Amino acid sequence: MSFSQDGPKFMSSERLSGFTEGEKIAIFGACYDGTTSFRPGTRRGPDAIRNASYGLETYSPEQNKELEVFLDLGNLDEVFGAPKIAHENVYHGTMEVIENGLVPFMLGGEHSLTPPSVQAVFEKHPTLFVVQFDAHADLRHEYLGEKDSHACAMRRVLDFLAGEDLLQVGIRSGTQAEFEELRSSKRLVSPDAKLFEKRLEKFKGRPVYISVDLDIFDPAIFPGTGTPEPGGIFWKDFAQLLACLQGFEIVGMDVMELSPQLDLSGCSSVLAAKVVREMLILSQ
Ligand SMILES: [Mn+2]
Repeated sequence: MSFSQDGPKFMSSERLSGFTEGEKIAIFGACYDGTTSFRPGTRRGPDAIRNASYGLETYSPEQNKELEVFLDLGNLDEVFGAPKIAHENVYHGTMEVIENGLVPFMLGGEHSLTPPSVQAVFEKHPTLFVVQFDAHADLRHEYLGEKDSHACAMRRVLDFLAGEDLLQVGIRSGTQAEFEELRSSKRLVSPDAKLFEKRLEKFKGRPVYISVDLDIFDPAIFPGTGTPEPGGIFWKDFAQLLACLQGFEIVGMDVMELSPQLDLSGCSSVLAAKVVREMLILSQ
């Protein structure tokens, strides 16, 4: 496993050759989509986000803050086929970032890469709680014979994280069994800022990992993803939900499932880049 230094870098981040002093957050890309069941292509997500970031300002009107300097490590080595090696790379890459005193911020790639990233962060921060923004429950025990499928992402997180330490926001697709579990476990949160803020009260003072599956957005504004699901949120909803996490110590993040070639307008990549910018500013 190694980070490549080639290719475009996110926004105003300097082209840096490795870990340096002064930054708090380190971005890295994870270009893997090997378990994608419907429409592949998220392996091209990280660089599409970086390219789209050049069209964005570094100032967020919503947060009234300017983007500060951060590190962009490039992408993890690209692997193909079974997920085992890709997941190991993500785990070790995340751990390397943490051990250098930085907050890991992964750009996907498919959502199956989230569990190894969360696991590395959890080992460092055992009082961690996780917020998943997603259209899908991702609670299958296995999918098409693969327990590390992107349809099982949150099930794999629950292999090590206690159920009450996960909030699943915006879920609108899953099996009946998944929804029965979501409802009875009280992990399901409507994508409504007031409700979300209330649910966050009991987590005050604890470190958080934020995982964004971009298919939480409505396909009307975000068609560039493998499993689009009608009935999603819009930009303002997301900005308001994100604002609820102000004041929390953010110790890990990811933005997953952009599949740029499925959106000929390129606007999905722009939305993804804006999500990344807002999360960077929130956590800096
Ligand atoms: Mn999803």
